[in-house]
Amino acid sequence: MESVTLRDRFRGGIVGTAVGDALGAPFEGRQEVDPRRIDSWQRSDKDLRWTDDTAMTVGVAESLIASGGFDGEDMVSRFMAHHDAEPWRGYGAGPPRVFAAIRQGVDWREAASTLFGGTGSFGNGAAMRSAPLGLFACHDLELVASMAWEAAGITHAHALGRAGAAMQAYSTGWLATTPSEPSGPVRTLLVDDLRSVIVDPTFRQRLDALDDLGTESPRDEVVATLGNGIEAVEAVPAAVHAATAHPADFAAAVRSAVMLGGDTDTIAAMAGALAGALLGYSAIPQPWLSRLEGHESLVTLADELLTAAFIARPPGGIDAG
Ligand code: R7I
Ligand code: MG
Ligand code: MG
Repeated sequence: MESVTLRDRFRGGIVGTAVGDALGAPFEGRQEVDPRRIDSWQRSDKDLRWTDDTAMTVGVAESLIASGGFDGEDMVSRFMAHHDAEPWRGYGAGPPRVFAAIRQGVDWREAASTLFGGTGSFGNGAAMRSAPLGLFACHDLELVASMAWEAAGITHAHALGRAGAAMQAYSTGWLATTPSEPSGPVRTLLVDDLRSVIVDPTFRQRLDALDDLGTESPRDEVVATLGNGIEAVEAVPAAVHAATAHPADFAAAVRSAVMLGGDTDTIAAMAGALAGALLGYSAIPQPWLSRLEGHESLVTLADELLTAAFIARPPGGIDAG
């Protein structure tokens, strides 16, 4: 009984990112989480304003639409335009330094590898913006992983920053092409397939930990096992946990992501993308949609991304449902 269309899933992945980002934003960086405060914020009627996670996701989607595929020079110019227009969105330290270097004449292919003493960033900033890549190329999940690895390198040259982006993008594309009522346990099926594209040994350990962790595990055990920090190797597995612990309930997935504490906007943005790709935009609670900053333009962007995906991949390659 498959009823969630690909259009609904594209919208769910993009709008789900923004909803998760905005619901998590007030709690970013806090280790002590108060469920009453989280619930009262989720039930309030205040505007849901998103952060850099969504601004960069919009940049990735716009670039894929305009270029018909991955074009690093175009993508970084869109990141820079968004950052110039709204530098107050809460960006990590690294990306603005990459943008400044490019502006001073450093090649965009080289700029990110100069950060953090020459290792490049292992932050979650490339992973958090990766949903559009997973949606755009969902007909070919190996392509998703390799495009996400390349696109991450614009700002995150470190292997862990790149692997996080590959894992998040692949998971988004995988969920967008999985029946919304899957025949087996989503967590196990997804992690099994991730093992075919994630080769980094540190990430592979986290995949094993994620697989061993029960979907019902208490919050403290999840945080002790996976972490909840700004590093991609913590935030991405945490987001996959939250989404796959609640494979039939968008609101519960996002709530449990925020409840993990730590990098709450980013973990919830990624969990929102994953839950939205599986369950569709129609699974996002209406009160959150009506509070969401830029709601209509995000829906339009998702629809344009779907059209671009069809143009890049002739009919028959993906099924619009
Ligand atoms: O990854 P990035 O874009 O940050 C994203 C986060 C999300 O939580 C957003 O919501 C926003 O708040 O920022 O930014 P980076 O600066 O590349 O990485 C984030 C942080 O991780 C850095 O500022 C460092 O504190 C840390 N970090 C590193 N520390 C030491 N050595 C990242 N890479 C390294 C490293 O190689
Ligand atoms: Mg943010
Ligand atoms: Mg964050």
